[in-house]
Amino acid sequence: MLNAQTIKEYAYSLGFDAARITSAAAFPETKQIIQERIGRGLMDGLPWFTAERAEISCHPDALLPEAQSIITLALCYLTEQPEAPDKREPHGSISRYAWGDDYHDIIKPKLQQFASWLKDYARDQGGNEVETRLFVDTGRMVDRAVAQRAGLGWYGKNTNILTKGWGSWVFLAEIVTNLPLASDEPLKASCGSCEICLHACPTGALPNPYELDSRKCISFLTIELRGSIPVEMRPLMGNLIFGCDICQEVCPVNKVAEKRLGLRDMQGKPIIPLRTIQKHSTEPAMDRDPARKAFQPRSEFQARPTVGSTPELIPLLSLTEEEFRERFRRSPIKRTKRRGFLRNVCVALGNSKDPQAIPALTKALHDDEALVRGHAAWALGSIGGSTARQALYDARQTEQDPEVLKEIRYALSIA
Ligand code: B12
Ligand code: SF4
Ligand code: SF4
Repeated sequence: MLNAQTIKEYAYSLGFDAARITSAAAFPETKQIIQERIGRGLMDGLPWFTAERAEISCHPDALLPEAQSIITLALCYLTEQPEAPDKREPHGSISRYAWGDDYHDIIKPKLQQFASWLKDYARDQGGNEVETRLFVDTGRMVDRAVAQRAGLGWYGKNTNILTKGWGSWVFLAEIVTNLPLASDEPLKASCGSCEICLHACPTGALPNPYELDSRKCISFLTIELRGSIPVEMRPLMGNLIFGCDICQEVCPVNKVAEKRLGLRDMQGKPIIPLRTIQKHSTEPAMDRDPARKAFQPRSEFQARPTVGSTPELIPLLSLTEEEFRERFRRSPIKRTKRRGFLRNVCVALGNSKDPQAIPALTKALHDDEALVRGHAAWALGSIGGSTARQALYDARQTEQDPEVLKEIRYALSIA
């Protein structure tokens, strides 16, 4: 059997922050939970997330027939918060994972390099031909269930995997292989009696511990949802325009990780863990992985000047298709396309109630995309006042799209 420690050390040398190994045995409980959640509609809106997909993703041998082991990897994406935005202008908020480059593009080449090293290493040790399948997020693999079984981290009640040392601020990835490798044990850590995240979620998307209702999750509404955002959800979304970190930001385990790494908040002050952590049963010890003596925030995940973490909202409304593509090239934000992103910006502007946004929203009422026009109408209705109402009356005269007309009528009823 190949030396598992040598394999983990290679993972650290590639820049992964934690590496663990589990067998490629099936995940029957995970499959049951996923199928039950699909049945209850909790995964609605993700049409690709089917019972058939769960069947495959919970059986590693369906992905690699000779599968014996899974190497599970975590890469921390914590970086410094950029400066606080100018409070006089309405600004949005982008979730941390999207401040910098797209993590899929960063992690995939590392996995490919890892697989090729693994083949060489096994050959040098006189082993058989090595087969691998590589996964990061988009593949048919249950990233979090693998990480939990391998002891990379434990399930938080917000459903994210919490790691020792980096909290849940990690991306997960896996290498499934036909190599027999020594497995690690699951961790004994748990959230204990803490339920802070469940109460912090603004939309009630965490109805029970370890259970997420995707339909209510702002991450789903701002990134995955292609169409109109349900009207009742919009006021709950605040200024979040891409993803949501609220249930992670409030997590005491994450606060400890941020403090340990010496990160500062938007006011430039060191991050202090919540008082509750003092008596919290699961305060994590530092990860003992030998190769990571000091954490260096990765420049790839640092907020870019062109994207930032809290961009001013009004200028975003005038982005053309080409400018959108240019600005968000290599960023996760390109996933929403311009129309989805501007839809989110309209909702955030509506929630800002700031009359400064009225001229830009009035212009957006005539955008080429019906989705943007409809949400601009809602935002104007939400800000209210005579100028906003007049813009809505004018648009009602010329608008042809029945969905947008419905939005305008609704906006006039609340303006
Ligand atoms: C679909 C998806 C989403 C969807 C739906 C999420 C959902 N309902 O699971 C949406 C778009 C909403 C989403 C949002 C986010 N996502 Co996402 N997403 C995924 C994806 C592709 C599949 C997740 C999945 O299988 N869900 C099915 C559900 C049933 O699985 P589960 O939540 O893990 O359920 C387990 C627990 O409930 C547990 N459980 C159940 N009962 C009990 C009881 C006890 C006592 C215990 C201990 C456990 C337990 O067992 C279940 C099965 O294993 C994965 C990548 C992948 N290929 O796995 C990324 C992934 C989960 N996402 C990720 C991230 C970063 C996010 C966001 C933080 C992004 C953001 N900032 O906006 C948010 C977080 C929202 C949240 N609170 O979880 C990371 C999570 C990293 C981590 N540290 O855990 C992943 C792993 C991507 C990656 N490779 O890094 N995501
Ligand atoms: S990501 Fe936001 S909306 Fe989704 S569960 Fe967490 S706090 Fe709630
Ligand atoms: S906030 Fe509390 S309950 Fe939620 S994931 Fe963190 S430790 Fe667990």
